[in-house]
Amino acid sequence: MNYKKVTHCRICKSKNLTKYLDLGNVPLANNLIGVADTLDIYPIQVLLCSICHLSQLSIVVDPKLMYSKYAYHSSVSQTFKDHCFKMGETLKAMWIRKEKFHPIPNVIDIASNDGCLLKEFRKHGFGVTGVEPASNLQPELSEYIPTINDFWSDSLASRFTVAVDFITATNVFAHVDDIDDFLNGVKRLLLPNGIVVIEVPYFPNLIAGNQFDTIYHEHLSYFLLKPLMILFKLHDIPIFRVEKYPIHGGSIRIYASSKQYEVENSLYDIIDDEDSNGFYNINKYFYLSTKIENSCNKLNLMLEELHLEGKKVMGYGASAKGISLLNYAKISANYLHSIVDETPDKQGNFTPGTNIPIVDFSHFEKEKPDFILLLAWNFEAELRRKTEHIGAKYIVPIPEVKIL
Ligand code: DWN
Repeated sequence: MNYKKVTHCRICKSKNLTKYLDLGNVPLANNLIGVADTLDIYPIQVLLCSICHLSQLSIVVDPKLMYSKYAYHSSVSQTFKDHCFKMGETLKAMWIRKEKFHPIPNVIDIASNDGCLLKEFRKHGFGVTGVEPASNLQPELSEYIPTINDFWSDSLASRFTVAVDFITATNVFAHVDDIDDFLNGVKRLLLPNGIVVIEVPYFPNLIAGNQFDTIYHEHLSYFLLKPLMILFKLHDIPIFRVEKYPIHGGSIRIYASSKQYEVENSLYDIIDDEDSNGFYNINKYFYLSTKIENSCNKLNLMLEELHLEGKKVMGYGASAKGISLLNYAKISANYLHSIVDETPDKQGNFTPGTNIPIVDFSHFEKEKPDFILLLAWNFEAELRRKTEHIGAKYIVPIPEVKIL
């Protein structure tokens, strides 16, 4: 078996887990396929811990299956690169105000992907090291970033010889099963005043924005601030600052350190908001199932109508969330001609479960679609800017399918 069942909460270890969502069995979103490949499917069910309120998937698929080779390259999005550049600026300013242990600030980026964040940080004068398990994601030699090809763990951390000012982890913490081991490694390697900076999609944004397509096997945890506060306190690296960012549909960036910096009041305001909006109560979640079913039906129906009218619809962005959405909404290759994605590693493959070809950008010009379905709706502005000249109408599937 390539997965294990979750028997207790990843944070507080309680066995009091209640299932509130079942999206059926789907393939792994980033494991793209060739025409003749067969593929495995795995359940997607979400559980709520009644003690610390962490929402989590009911299974953990073997990470080696998902991340030893990884189709997703973060550098394809200019929006994300700009976000990383600004993050580097913020951390550099924090470093300037801190006691210095090294002549320049140094950072380890966990799950550094193709070096996207570290390339931006280097522009601000950081000494950089990446840790990335996917062997196909080594940054190009021309932009060399020292990168260790491995999963982050406490045992890996023990092999480093120099402690660091910052450890960054953007869009990876929700993917990790053993978050205790992860944080033990972080704590081991931070300087006494070092700061770990973690960005995760913020669960209230998922709920408010009906972003159910971001629920898939890679995302094991769906974070509210309160369970994160509990976890980091347990590890004695309390969170002292939280910031909200619009990236990837709405994320929070948390700052934590063993130095016990003063905890900012805004954290308590966010927790009050979570509480008053009912996020610590299972009743908040039971309606999701029907809402998701309605959204999927609407999308399916709209694409069926366009198909019957003889319209050509192409997708833009073979994102993991897009591939999940196509599976949840059972969109067949009849309805979607192909999906353009500018990631070379994705082109020439097919979407798992729905068998839609993934092609390069020139296909927009060749095929002249009537409609473009924005499967990476989180980058709507960027995708529209690049395709305005095609003259197609846009379909945005999330939060509710609409034509622009
Ligand atoms: O947490 C995760 C997030 C952050 O990234 C992962 N589990 C996997 C991945 O999720 P995703 O694939 O849903 O992420 P994106 O960034 O929404 O994917 C966008 C896709 O669209 C990529 O395949 C790149 C492509 N793209 C493109 O071809 N041209 C994107 C942009 C902005 C473009 O201009």
